[in-house]
Amino acid sequence: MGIVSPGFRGRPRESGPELPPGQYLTRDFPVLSAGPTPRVPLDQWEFTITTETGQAHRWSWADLMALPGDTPTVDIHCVTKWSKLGTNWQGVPLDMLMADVTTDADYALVQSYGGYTTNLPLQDLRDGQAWIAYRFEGEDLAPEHGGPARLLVPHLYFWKSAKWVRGIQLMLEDEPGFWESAGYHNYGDPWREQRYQGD
Ligand SMILES: Nc1nc2c(c(=O)[nH]1)N[C@H]1C(S)=C(S)[C@@H](COP(=O)(O)O)O[C@H]1N2
Ligand SMILES: [Mo]
Repeated sequence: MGIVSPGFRGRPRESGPELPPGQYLTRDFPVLSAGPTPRVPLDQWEFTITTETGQAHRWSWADLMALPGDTPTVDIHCVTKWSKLGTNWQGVPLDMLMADVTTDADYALVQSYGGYTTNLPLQDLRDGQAWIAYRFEGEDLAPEHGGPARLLVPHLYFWKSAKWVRGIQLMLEDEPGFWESAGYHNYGDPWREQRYQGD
């Protein structure tokens, strides 16, 4: 027999049109955290969007749960080169949380319990591109993966998907977050392989 394409044996795809350049597929779900896992009791949990004028919009855990959740199926791409395709989440679209927020801001700094931050254009949180996610593959989001809730913004490298999310500061001027200050790309589009500053 001649050459058999890997796909014919039903093996996991190792590269293909679904994978951004330089990425490989993984079936596990690696944990990547820059520090210890913060534990926030649900009755103390809060999520706050603060505008450039200082106006704060707050949601308790009960408020978040009362909103209709979406169930996006998305591919995720870590800058350390692993990707997972077709992951299933449940979360509230940022569009819903932004609906009553009046702002002229073009930038967002996402803030986590524990101190992690990451920045992105506000536009990238809109139009069905981002969620506050609290379930993964039918289970409550595990603490090590960002539970009770994390940002999910899968069209950018996964470091932008802040775990243990606590708020978003809207800003007129861009401000680099944790990895962005440490030499990672300011925007982080996996399809343009924007891993580091200058890519
Ligand atoms: N708060 C917080 N969020 C974070 C991180 C972190 O260290 N702290 N790491 C980021 C990075 S680099 C990646 S790849 C993903 C990893 O998510 P996972 O641990 O669920 O795989 O979370 C991102 N969000
Ligand atoms: Mo990462």
